[in-house]
Amino acid sequence: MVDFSRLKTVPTAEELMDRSLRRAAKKMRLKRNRKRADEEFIRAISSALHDRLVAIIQDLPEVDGLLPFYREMTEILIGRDRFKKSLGAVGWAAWQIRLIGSELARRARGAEDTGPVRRQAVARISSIVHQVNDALRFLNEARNQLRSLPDIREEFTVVVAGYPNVGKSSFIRRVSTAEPEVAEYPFTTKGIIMGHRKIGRESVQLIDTPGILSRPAEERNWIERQALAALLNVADIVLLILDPSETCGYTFDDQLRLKRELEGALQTPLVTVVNKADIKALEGYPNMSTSTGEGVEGVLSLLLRCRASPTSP
Ligand SMILES: Nc1nc2c(ncn2[C@@H]2O[C@H](COP(=O)(O)OP(=O)(O)OP(=O)(O)O)[C@@H](O)[C@H]2O)c(=O)[nH]1
Ligand SMILES: [Mg+2]
Repeated sequence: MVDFSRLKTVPTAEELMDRSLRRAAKKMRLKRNRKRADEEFIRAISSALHDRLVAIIQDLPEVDGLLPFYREMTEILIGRDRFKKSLGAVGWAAWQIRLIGSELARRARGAEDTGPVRRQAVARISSIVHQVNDALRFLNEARNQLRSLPDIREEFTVVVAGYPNVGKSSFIRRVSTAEPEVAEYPFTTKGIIMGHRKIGRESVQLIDTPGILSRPAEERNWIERQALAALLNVADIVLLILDPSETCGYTFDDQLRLKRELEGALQTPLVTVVNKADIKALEGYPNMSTSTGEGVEGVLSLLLRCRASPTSP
C-alpha cells in the first residue's frame, strides 16, 4: 500500500522567499554581533532555502520505485519525464543557492560595507528560486494528482470494465460502498474509483473504471488509459459489462471486439455479463439490470466463485 496522503503542499517561489527571509531576519534579531550580522544573514537564508528545496524533493516519491499501477498512473496523469525534470531543476536550485550563499558570505566577511553584499545575495538567491517557479508549480500539481490516486489494498480485486455508458458505475453503486456518478453520457467516470464490499468476514475490492473503446493503444485518451492501467495491473478478475440494447451509444459488435482484445491482453480471468436486461436480454451470458437490480447479486456471486476456483467460467 502506498500512502500519498501525507505529501505536503509544494510552495511557490514567492512563498519560499518570504518564509526564508522572515526566518533569517528573526534569527538575526537574536544575534548580538552586528558586525557579522550580514554575513550570518546570508548564510542563514541560503541554508534555509537549500534545506527547504531538498525537503521538497525528498518528500515526493521516486517514480521508478512505485508499483507498476502507480507508475503508469503517474505517467498518464502527471508525465514522468516532466516530473523528473522538475525535481532536477529544484535540485539544481538548491545546489546553486548553497554556492552563492557561501561565496557571498565569504565576501561579506572581508567587506568594509556589508550592506551591498547582503542585497546582492538576496537578489541572486531570489532570482534562482524564481527560475524554478514553474517546476515548483508543476510539482505541486503532481502532488495533488498523487494524493488523489486510489488506495489499492492487498485484497481480492474485481475491476469492472466495458464501453462507456454500459452501466459500470451503476453496478459498482449497487454492490459496493462506492458512489460513483451515473449519467446518460459517455466518459462520465474519468478516473479510477475504489469500492469495497464485505462478504462474510472478508472484504472484496471493486474498482470502477472509465469506459474504453476498441481502438489502437496510441489513439486512446488519458481517461481510457487509466482504465487499462487498472485492468492490467491490479485486477484478480475483470468483469466486462456489455450493453446489447446499444442505448449506450455504441454497437454490440464494437463491444464484442473489445471483449476479444481484452481476452488477448489480460493475464487474469475475464467474466463477461450483459447489462440493461430490462431493455434487452441476451442468451449465452449472465444477464442483469443495474436499474431494477435483477441479476446483480447473481453476478457478484459468480465473481466470488471465480475467486474460489481461479479459472474463467
Ligand atoms: N435501462 C437501463 N439503463 C441503465 C442500466 N444501467 C445503467 N443504465 C443507464 O445507463 C447510463 C450509463 O450508466 P453508468 O452507470 O453511468 O455507465 P458507465 O458504464 O459507468 O458509463 P461511463 O462512466 O461513462 O463509462 C445511465 O443513464 C444509467 O441510468 C440498466 O440496467 N437498464
Ligand atoms: Mg461510469
